[in-house]
Amino acid sequence: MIRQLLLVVLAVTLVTGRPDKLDAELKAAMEAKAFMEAKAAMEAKAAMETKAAMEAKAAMGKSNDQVSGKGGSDVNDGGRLLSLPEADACAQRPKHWERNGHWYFLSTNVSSYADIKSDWLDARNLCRKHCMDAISIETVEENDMVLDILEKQKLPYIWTSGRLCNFKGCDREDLQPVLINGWFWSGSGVKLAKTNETPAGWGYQPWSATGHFKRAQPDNAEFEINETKESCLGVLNNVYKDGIKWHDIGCYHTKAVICEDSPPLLQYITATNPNIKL
Ligand SMILES: [Ca+2]
Repeated sequence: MIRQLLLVVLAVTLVTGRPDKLDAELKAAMEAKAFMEAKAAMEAKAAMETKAAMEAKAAMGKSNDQVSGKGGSDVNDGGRLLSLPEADACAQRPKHWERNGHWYFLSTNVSSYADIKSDWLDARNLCRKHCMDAISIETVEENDMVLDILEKQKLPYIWTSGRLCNFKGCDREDLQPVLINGWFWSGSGVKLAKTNETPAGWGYQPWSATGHFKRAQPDNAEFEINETKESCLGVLNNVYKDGIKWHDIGCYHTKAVICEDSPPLLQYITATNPNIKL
């Protein structure tokens, strides 16, 4: 149990250790959230391995209550948690594209995932199993790569790791209004540029100028229809006759995902499996 707790602490440190990218307060909020998720996942995994199925099920329920009782987000509806990586799946992760020593894959081009569309959290977990995460698009070059993939593969849409900061710890003044200043890449922990301006150095606005209500994105449109928040960022391929553009979308919608290497998760598996080749 002590070893498991140490692993959790290591995982949380690795997953969230980007002090250069986030200011301390937001980082603390994200750490608390990641810690809750990682701890609950570890507890659930330990329970699954050591107890009978009924006991494990009860433990899962208890862990889930702990998460949802501490400001768990709308993404975690259903009691699901952020997964930890698996060593074998990391060593054998699909490698479709490489940029600067960093690998990517498209879920629908992997035979075992070809027919799978996932909601946002499951999409991240599909990637995380392989020491990757849903793609974080921090640069215009990376976005151009995504546009190229969607166009050439004729994909209607994909999930990214983009997430609206609308959970506990996000009610800070500098993140308001949240639709403009409250977006971040959950895979890398990097904050997005203001959503109502072309990001510095990009030369074009990646967010769509239109959507369901013909408003510029992000617009949280679905909330006005059925009170579901559009808390997750997907790239849509001309769904609104708008080209290949970013949209805020309800996290329950199911899509393929582009995964990219997660250095913290790769470091975590390397640290816990000394002889592994990743
Ligand atoms: Ca929208």
